[in-house]
Amino acid sequence: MLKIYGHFMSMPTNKVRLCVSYLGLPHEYIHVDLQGGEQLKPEYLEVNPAGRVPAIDDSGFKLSQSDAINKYLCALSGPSAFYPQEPQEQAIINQWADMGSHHVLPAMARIFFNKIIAKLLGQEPDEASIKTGESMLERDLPFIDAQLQDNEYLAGDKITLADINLLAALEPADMCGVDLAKYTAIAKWREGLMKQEFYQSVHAHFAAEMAGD
Ligand SMILES: N[C@@H](CCC(=O)N[C@@H](CS)C(=O)NCC(=O)O)C(=O)O
Repeated sequence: MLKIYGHFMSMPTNKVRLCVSYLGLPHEYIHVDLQGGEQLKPEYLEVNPAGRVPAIDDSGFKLSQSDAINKYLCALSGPSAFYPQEPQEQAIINQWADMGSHHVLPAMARIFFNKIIAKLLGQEPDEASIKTGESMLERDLPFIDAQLQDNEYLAGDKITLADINLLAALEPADMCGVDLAKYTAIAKWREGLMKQEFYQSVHAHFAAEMAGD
């Protein structure tokens, strides 16, 4: 059985959970207590020697890094419009997926860490880092919004892995007071995805996980 290790406050974990949910692959989700340092205990280092989430253990095959994991999950699931094998179609999806993973997620992570996580850890928020994160979003979101004005999804008219990456990267927006309403196409795209079963079924678990059940 495919095991997915993660934490509900981790955007890369959320990326993997949304992907596995969309693909409908049977799996077991295992919460790793990052605050308690479980990621650095020998049992977890067996799964991911880098001591981070997410990671997977697929009947002994161990893998970390959310983007590598998601591409593995797509390969397990088989070729589809979500992640096709045709080189140029796949390359365009990778391009937009990387935009989510390497630009939007790090920008949002600065804001999320300093506005939410720092308080939980009893640390002072770094206001300069928040501002940098906001500037990073202001640089890239208009460009992404323009793409979604012309296309239903990031890579065209079908949902792909690229949409999952951006959806996960934008997840903390409401909690962090990042107003996405001015990006009308992004807001509409996001609202549509958040209504879908694959998203709802991941989020159905969040309240219980946050309560530690
Ligand atoms: N590039 C990695 C990032 C993984 C990562 O930084 N995970 C964080 C949580 S979001 C973590 O496990 N932190 C625990 C630690 O550093 O001890 C990915 O996409 O999977």
